[in-house]
Amino acid sequence: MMEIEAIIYDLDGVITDTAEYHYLAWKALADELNISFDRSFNEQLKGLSRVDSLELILQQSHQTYTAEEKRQLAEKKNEHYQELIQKVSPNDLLPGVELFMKEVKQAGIKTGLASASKNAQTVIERLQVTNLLDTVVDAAKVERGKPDPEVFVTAAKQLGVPTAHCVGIEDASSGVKAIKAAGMYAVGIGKEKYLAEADWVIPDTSHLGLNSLEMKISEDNQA
Ligand code: B16
Ligand code: MG
Repeated sequence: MMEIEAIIYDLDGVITDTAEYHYLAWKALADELNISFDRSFNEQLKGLSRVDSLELILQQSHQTYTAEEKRQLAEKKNEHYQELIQKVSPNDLLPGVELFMKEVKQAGIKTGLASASKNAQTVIERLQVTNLLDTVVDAAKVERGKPDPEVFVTAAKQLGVPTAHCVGIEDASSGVKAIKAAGMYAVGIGKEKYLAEADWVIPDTSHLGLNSLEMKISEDNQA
């Protein structure tokens, strides 16, 4: 039976819905460039780094962009995104998440943040959950983005916990892949069709609970 020693959270789409702000900022940029972009396309971008997201969007265009133009476009999206996240407050915590994070802390389980976002520190400060996280991986120091496991493996290392004793929580398909590649137990939040590789899929964060998680893990063990 796997004993949970650490829980490692993704940020966007798990702790808060900045995914919506990323969507709005990319949508504005795509509109400006006359590139079609909708919420379904945006699903693929969740969890991907800023440059990887931009590359996917620009692939939809017939035009070619120089490296300098791409840098400027990524910067423009980020400036818009940073404006949007000024509004983030503890009211933006997703349902049940703070309660779950507190439950986990009280159980003596270590916690970490494995976000691909270079704005993660700002967001968790605005949400006032910094004290519920024992470690935060600096996305700027991670070389390979999700689906590579690097960001989750780094968080586990920083916590001093073997990855086999970690649970990762993600809303994105690329993130679930990263958790599985790290050798962790994966909880997926969202639609089964995007998150089929997760060990446990729940429709939204209000379903998070330490007891249900432990029960699911023990069920999986018996299966
Ligand atoms: P930034 P996560 C990811 O955060 C987002 O899901 C993804 O949409 C975004 O492109 C990426 O962060 C980079 O964010 O532009 O702020 O560096 O889900 O890994 O917490
Ligand atoms: Mg996410």
